[in-house]
Amino acid sequence: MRIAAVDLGASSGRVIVADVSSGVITFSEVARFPNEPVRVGGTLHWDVLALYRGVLDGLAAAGPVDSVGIDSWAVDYGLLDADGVLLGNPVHYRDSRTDGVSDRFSGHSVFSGYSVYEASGIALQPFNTIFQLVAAAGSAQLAAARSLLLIPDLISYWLTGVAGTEVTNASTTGLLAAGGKSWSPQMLSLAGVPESLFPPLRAPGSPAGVIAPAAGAAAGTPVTVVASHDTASAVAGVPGAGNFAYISCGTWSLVGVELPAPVVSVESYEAGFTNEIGVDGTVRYLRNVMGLWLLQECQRSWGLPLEPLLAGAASAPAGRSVIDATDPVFLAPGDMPARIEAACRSAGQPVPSTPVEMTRCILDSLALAYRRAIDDARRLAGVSVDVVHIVGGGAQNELLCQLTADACGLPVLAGPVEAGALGNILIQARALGLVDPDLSSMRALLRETQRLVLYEPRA
Ligand code: LFR
Repeated sequence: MRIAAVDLGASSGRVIVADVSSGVITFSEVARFPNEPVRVGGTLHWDVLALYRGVLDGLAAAGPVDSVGIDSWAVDYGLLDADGVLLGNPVHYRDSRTDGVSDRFSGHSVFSGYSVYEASGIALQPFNTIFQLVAAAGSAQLAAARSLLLIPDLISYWLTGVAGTEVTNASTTGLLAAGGKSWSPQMLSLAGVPESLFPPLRAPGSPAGVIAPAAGAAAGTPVTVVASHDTASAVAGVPGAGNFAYISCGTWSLVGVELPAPVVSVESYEAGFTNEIGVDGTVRYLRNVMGLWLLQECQRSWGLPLEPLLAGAASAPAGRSVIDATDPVFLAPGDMPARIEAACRSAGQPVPSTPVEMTRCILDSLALAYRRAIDDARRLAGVSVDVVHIVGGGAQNELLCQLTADACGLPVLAGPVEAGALGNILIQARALGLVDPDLSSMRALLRETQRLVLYEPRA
């Protein structure tokens, strides 16, 4: 059967078509379209209609398929009025409107930072939907809103006319009770929104409606709810077994372990670990590390391609300067080289003086941040880790994979690069009855069918 995965990323969207039958998965990208944020009146927005057009064109290019599933980055949303019409373009999670909002809760009389964490299980990151809603409080748009749809749910609603709230992505709002079974009344009251703003929760694998005639060529195709948070799909697509940690490495690096239940201890709160919901009720216990965004933003400033930078960095001196790759100072778009220089300077470290040196500094810093996150995850969750899986675009970065193995003192298995799309596809394949339904069998299928590269730690 033919399955289409729509995967919307921070810089581009793609439509991937897969054939899944008797233990074989073949797939290819049939469409890719840019995702270019637009600043309007000082606020950074997603151009969500351009994305929707890309999805429609991509589905037309895909030809007839048996099911479509949609995933994207988390936390961002569109607000709809009483007629179901979008009220303005969604705001980008890297916009500055949430600056300082989450800090207000550290000294809050009712909602301390820890009480927010304990209720939701979600680390207090500035861009969480809950803080975006606090930042939007009092706006005419929020007052007029009758429903809130996260980005993949919005695209799905436009395609099918059916509104729902997919649970893995809903967990990133910070508005679900820890464990992800229901909305948290306290967190909704903190955000100042009623539960009725959210269409019914739905789980990966359930039907999401049928594409309407207005959507053109793809009309009549069933849409299946997938793990619509891209990281949830990517972690479902980790070919792991036994005691493994994962790094979902793209614009962000999401580093952690999979658990059966959330960990909401004070230590875990202080260490910045989040408990996002994964497929089949699993918990993605992880820390957000800035990821390849650091390098992508530098490249945007320099106007330089990746390959020569990586080739140079491989022979540059190791560990000369390292920055904290989890520091929110690197979150916003803008002059990244200047921010990295400032971080090195204030830590009393040598300031990288060439793009190659800065590339090395970024990769060393990421590897160190991965090691810290994995060590903290083991300690805080009381689990062992024998192997680290790197999935996503970063799995292609040989230097980063080797530095990670070295820093962690553990073998790294890199791949698949397309773990997110594969996770999306496998959830649909399962709903269609094409694969063995348990998560470990789906992962075994990936181990058998996908190319993985082993990096052993060097002394
Ligand atoms: C990765 C990701 C992360 C989330 C960040 C913001 O694409 O979805 O998991 O923390 O983007 O949505």
